[in-house]
Amino acid sequence: MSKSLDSATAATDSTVTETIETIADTAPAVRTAIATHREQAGGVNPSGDTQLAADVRADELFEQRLLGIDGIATYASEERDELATADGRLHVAMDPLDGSSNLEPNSGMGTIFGIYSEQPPTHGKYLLAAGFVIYGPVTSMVVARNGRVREYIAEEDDYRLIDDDVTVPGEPTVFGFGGGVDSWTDSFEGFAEEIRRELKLRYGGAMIADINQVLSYGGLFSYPALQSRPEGKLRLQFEGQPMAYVVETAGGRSSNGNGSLLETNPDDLHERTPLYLGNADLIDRLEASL
Ligand code: AHM
Ligand code: MG
Repeated sequence: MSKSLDSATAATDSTVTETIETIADTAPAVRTAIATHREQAGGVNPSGDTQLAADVRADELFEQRLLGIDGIATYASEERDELATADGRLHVAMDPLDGSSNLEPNSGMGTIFGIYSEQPPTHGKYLLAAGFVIYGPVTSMVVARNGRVREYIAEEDDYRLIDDDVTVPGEPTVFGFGGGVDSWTDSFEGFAEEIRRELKLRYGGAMIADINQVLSYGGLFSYPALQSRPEGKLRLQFEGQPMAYVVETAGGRSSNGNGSLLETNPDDLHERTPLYLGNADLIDRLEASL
């Protein structure tokens, strides 16, 4: 490798590292915002979801801190129409507070991030790293990078590595499917009926926690295409591609019903997608039954 290519790679690597560390360092402030910003914000996000003050606060915190990193060029999020820009070469796309409808019942919520080498909306092949934070009984962080998935938990002052090589367990145990049964397509309902007899239902209303169950126990998570909404609910750039990157790096598969979520090219920053993630053989079966 030439010297200039070498130093460009080193600069990219160090920006990715700094971005992941900044997200980890911002997580305690987001966790606090979940307690202090419980009211509605009075607006809707670009997907039409009612925003809570905590959604807006989490978005502000990440924007401020991530755009402060030298190598970051844009910050995109589910909570804002347009990209926020700075000087730099890499791009971050986030769902700052995933599962915020769980705020009222005090159930799991999280943060999803993808670090891209091309400006969103963009193809999944431009992901350099992705991961998520869970604000659960403890704060944990899962990071996929350089072909490996690692899991950390937050302690008083720092994060501790608890799994150096997260892989989807071979024997699946759990499933969670979003949307009401009446809103599913007939083909998905038929598949769900089979799965219901094989696996145990675990659905918590926050994909970060539900997908972490798949990483822990094996299985399948889906927010499928609905009869009234064939495009599904979840957003490709902020939720679909980053979570697909984690699950695929951990040895599982992702799909939009026709193939990997990492093989699709969004036209719109806030584009939605049907989403299916989990053990590879279950995703194969799902695609065959749709
Ligand atoms: P959000 O980003 O506005 O919180 O929406 C995404 C969440 C996912 O985490 C979760 O899987 C899904 O929406 C739950 O939707 P539902 O309430 O329809 O079950
Ligand atoms: Mg979300």
